[in-house]
Amino acid sequence: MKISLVVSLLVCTASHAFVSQSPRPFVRASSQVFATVEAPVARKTKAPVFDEVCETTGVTLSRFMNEVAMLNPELKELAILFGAIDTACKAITNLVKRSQLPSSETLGYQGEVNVQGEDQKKLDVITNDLLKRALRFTGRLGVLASEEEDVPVDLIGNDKSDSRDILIEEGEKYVAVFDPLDGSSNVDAGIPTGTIIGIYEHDENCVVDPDCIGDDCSEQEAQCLANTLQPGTNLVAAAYCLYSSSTILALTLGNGVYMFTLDETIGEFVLSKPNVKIPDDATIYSFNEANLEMWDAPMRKCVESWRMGTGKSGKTFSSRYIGSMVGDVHRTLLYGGVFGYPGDTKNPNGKLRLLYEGAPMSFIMEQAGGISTTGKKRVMEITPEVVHQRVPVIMGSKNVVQEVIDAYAAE
Ligand code: FDP
Repeated sequence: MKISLVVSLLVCTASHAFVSQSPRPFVRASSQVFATVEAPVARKTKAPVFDEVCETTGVTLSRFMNEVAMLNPELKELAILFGAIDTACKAITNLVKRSQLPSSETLGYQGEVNVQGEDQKKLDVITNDLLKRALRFTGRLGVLASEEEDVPVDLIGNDKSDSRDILIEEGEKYVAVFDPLDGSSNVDAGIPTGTIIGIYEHDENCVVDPDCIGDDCSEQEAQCLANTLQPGTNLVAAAYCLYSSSTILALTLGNGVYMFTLDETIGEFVLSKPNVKIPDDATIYSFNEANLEMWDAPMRKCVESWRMGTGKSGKTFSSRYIGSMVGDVHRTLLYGGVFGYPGDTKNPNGKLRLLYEGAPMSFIMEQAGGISTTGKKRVMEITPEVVHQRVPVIMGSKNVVQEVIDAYAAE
């Protein structure tokens, strides 16, 4: 039984199902302007072309990353980080799925309030720890910042007690920023949630003393921890995992967007949507419309015109809002339309966090051919001043989001 399974996993057939439509190099997100949202054109490295697909397994995430690393040896270390993300997303899938069982120890609140004044759920804390450990034990991480950590955490200098467990320390280091369980206020109602991750390059010369906390840090140490405060244009990779009827892992390495679906029968993420492109036009808007009266005039005007069918397309829009960013953005990527959380009179910068929500999701959106703006500025170009900084976000189909940019420009 075991032997035949192994054999069938090895039998692959030729197929063009996953041939990447327009292979492009994996490069950093450039500082593009709104008019040109296409991926950067410099061809330094190669994208894998899957002309052979294993019938039993399809193209797994690990095979995808192995091929990326073979074609682009400089991305080898990044592939190792994605191995950890793969494992963490599978583990979080199980936690989310089991969290509503009466016997579950992950049910309910932790009894703590995070630095942003939000009640932390037990799941927020557990998933944060899980992701942190998974990434850390790759030995490829220098600093991380998370929604659930008050300040950036240095992983090379700190946690010395555990350093014996880090097997590989040499090689390139990265900075990871993440929201381990976005939309967690929905989890008790069985509504989709997600993990959002952004990866930046790390300054190799950064070493932070384990005792460095706040004012005890030297200027140089503080600067190393501030390595997390980079604009989205510096991202080398971004990903989200959507925990819903299926678990979907979507990623970009600066060369288009690839979506993988978790096949639970084999426990692997399998490439299900290569080179995802968001439709340029669509008639869905996704906002918390209860805040409409508090938005500024251009935003209000756009949503009202879509509702009335008096926008540029002349079509009447439908509304879809889950209230869980990963779910709303995922649907927007596939069906088109616009998702947003604008600023309002109560919260001028809206609700979403720039570093681990706005920037990574904008990178993915732009790599799928969409646009992401505050209304006045490209989200990817904003450098965070503090870790938990908020940012207004309006992202989605090119022609729809352009209406918002035009409305602000006409102000
Ligand atoms: P949550 O508070 O449940 O974590 O940024 C957090 C977020 O969810 C987003 O996922 C979601 O898009 C937004 O808040 C929903 O906010 P509203 O409840 O104000 O609509």
